[in-house]
Amino acid sequence: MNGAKTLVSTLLASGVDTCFANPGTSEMHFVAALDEIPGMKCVLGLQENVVTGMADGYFRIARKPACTLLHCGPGFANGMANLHNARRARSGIVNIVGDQATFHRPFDPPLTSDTTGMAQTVSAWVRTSARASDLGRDAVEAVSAARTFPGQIATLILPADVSWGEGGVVGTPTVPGQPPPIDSGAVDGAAKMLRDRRDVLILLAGHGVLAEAQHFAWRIARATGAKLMADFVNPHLARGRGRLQIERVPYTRAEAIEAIGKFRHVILVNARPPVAFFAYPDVPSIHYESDTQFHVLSRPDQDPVEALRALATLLDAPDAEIPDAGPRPEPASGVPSPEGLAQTLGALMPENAIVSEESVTYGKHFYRFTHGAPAHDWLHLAGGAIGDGMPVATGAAIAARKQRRVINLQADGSAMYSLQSLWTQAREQLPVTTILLNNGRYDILLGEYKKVGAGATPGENAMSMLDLGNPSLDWVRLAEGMGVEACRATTLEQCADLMRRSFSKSGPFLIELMV
Ligand SMILES: Cc1ncc(C[n+]2csc(CCOP(=O)(O)OP(=O)(O)O)c2C)c(N)n1
Repeated sequence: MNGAKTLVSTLLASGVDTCFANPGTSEMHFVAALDEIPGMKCVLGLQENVVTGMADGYFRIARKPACTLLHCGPGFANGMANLHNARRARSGIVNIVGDQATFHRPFDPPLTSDTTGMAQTVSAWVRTSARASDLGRDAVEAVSAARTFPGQIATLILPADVSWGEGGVVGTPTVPGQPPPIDSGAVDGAAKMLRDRRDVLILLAGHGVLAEAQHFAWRIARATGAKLMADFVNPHLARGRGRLQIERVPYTRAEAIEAIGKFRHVILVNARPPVAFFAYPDVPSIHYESDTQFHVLSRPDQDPVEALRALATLLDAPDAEIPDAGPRPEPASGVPSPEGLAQTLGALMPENAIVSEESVTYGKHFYRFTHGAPAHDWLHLAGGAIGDGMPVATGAAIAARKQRRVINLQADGSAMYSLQSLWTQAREQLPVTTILLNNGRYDILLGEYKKVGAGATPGENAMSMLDLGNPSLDWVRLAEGMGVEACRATTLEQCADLMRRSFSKSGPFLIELMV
């Protein structure tokens, strides 16, 4: 058996059955093996950052890794921003990167580059397979690394001659390892503090904001009076009816200090002490008071459900129903506003939806108005590298096997980084509704310009780098050009009508909301 077939067979045996791909010459044996060995769902992305972003979105919903197929160092480099986001989201991905044949590399042909060096910057595990007979073992180890709780990026580099070489042996899958055990001393310490003090915040992140952990966290909060909050960045948060009406630590320092500054003690559940996204002259980096004391209940690589369950048990915290979210909001009307859009979304969102949010400045109030919506999952941009909202939505829809409506709340500037995702949505006929927030500018950067002290208002030259007009982007035509039905809305009534229309369809739809 050649290396490529060995690799595909081993991936399938290990439960990796979805491949997001953008191939080249060095991957042609792998591409052929996808025909010869049935069982792999193959999804083409028209740019590698779409490919890697889809793999991230897939993991966040499927909770198991997909593989990517990328072409040499430059193909990997194109996908790196969303691999950075995936690493920050702690998503598990197996990257298969084809490369020059071992005997050809010394001739330094044009696509030769330091693939390993690039891979190391975002991967927890990197290996170049040396021969076809090693591939089965290497693939098993790659999958095992990607599955390390909660998820990691593993990159397997595949020289073309290893792919076509004979002598492959299909690897035997291993049982996924368990996360490191929780620390009973940390549980004891947290219990003592919660019994003794009234100024305690429990800060949840990672799997700590998923439904099972929320139940234990709520029991603890009910029994002790502690306040619960979620990190600002949450790759995957369970929201809506039956879930906690939890708020995030705000983005700005002033708001963050107002929200959490009053708590002398903060118990960290897979979270880290909150810090600013960026530094500003004469402003501290930390988003808490300097005398705040942090106590780690569980680290990001530990299971927060186990930690919270142990804490609830030790505190003898009785079972408690999560409070009702109150009436469902009504759709809003009139001129679009962040609050009005959030309200409309809360009113119309279908049961069990997935929201991929990259709304940047427009999304500030989305949480407040969507607590009363049916249960849903909310996926955030985890690493701050814009351009993952659309691919994450696409990968999430594949993971949900088209059974769940995906709503992509998408700022226009960020959308332009990976808009090819729309083509994949059309080709795969995915139930994704994109609400494209067209404000025609990099709005957030206008605020940042002032905040960093660059000046009061940008001049003509500076403004030309923050404004997206001249020419304006026409999102209806861009979407239609890639096979996605699209319509423009200038009022919230129109937006609501289009949302209803899109939710009744089985394929993708884009609403260009002029904001
Ligand atoms: C990969 C990457 N490139 C550039 C940036 C810098 N950046 C942050 S926000 C932003 C513009 C966002 O504009 P848009 O998506 O339209 O959202 P708005 O600010 O208008 O709400 C840019 C360019 C980034 N964060 N990541």
